[in-house]
Amino acid sequence: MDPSPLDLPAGFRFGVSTSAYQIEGAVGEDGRGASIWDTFSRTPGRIADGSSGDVACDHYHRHLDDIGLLSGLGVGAYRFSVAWPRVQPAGSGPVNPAGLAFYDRLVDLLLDRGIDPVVTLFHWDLPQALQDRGGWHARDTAARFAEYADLTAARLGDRVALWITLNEPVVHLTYGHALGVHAPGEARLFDALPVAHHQLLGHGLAVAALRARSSAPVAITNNYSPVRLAGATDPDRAAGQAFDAVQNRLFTDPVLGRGYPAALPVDLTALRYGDQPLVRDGDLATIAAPIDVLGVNYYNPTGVRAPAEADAPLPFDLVPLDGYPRTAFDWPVAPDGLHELLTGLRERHGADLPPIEITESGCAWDDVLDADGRCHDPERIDYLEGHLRAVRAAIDDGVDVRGYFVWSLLDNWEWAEGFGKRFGLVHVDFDTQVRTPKSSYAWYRDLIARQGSTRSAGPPA
Ligand code: IFM
Repeated sequence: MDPSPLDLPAGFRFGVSTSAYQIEGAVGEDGRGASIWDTFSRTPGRIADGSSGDVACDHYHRHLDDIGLLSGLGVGAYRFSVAWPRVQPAGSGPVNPAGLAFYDRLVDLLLDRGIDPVVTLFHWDLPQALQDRGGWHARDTAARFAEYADLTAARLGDRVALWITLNEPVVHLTYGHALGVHAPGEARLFDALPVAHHQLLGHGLAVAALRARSSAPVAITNNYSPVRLAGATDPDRAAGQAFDAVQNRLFTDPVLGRGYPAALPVDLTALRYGDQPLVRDGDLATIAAPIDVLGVNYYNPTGVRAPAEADAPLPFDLVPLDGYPRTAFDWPVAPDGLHELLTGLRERHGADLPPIEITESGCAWDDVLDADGRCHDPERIDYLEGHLRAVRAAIDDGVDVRGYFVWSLLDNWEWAEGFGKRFGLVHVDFDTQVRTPKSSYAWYRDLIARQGSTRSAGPPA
């Protein structure tokens, strides 16, 4: 590890992130409707350990304790998601007052403690009732998302510090609709692409709805993974470009006004939706509504090469990367990938690139409590320090990065992995719900105390 002091610019924001379905539990309480993750997790064979988010971290009941943990860390901002089925149980129609009241109170509790609420509107928990009407395949879901953004902003918009419309739409597209390993469990490969367009359209419509209700800055959060070519042939390079277009450009280029990337394996503008084009006149302009901040999630680079089989269903093969330490998720630890993607975004988008917030960065390790009841996670400290140094290097190279949110505050319910992957700064015993701050929590707290953390999310007025 670099022995020089880690220093981020004055005014840099330190935060932590969570998402509703991964921590809240209370899925049947106070009028919450069903989400696609309730359905998916209860389907035998879908979740590695057979668990669900029914209880998760029981945050719905223990949010005061969890806010205490945030206060103890000294973070300037907390990124959480609103569960759409909690505030609008059927995804359209009546609002659930108890659901909105929960988030209203959470926002006030955060502000009372000097912590800025950063709110993600969609972190994959679509109301099941909307899925029953086609989910994101249906163009109407984009309009329903804007309506939900409007009603949420009408209640919280005077106090939220930063809005994030969608979290990692590429993961929701690929894992949920192309490969079928996340909810709603569809394996349509490239026939899933309408889901991409309708998520983007929902984003654009939601930007307009949020602007009408709130003066807070607006962002979208994407998950980026730089390509590491595992071969040097022309087909390998073509495979790398195809993967890069899907993973890194599909949800960024149109938002930043460049339309759909030409390197996509399928031309979305040539697709039909019923008797109309999938991409209608005006859609790309709606999607390109100016945003104030680009949310960047980064975990690892991806090894890519040409498909081994001539009739392979995808135009790229993904291969393990050699030569890196690996997390408990078997993901390579490569902080240089974060520097590469940040400088790459700057090169590609130039003056069109808004200020960046790293809205997720973190790692899973097999963290256990020792005989004294403590949890030591030196690997996580190394990981976070390395990635913060990569952010600092990108800032020095001219990229406007304003903040860094650790994924995650708590060990939580990690989607198809169930409780098997621990990402938290705080260990959670899922039998007792006892929270134990890990050594990385103390490290992050001390870093924030040394550096200070600004509260105001987004670009200065
Ligand atoms: O837990 C997830 C989160 O919901 C989205 N980004 C990646 C994290 C780790 O897999």
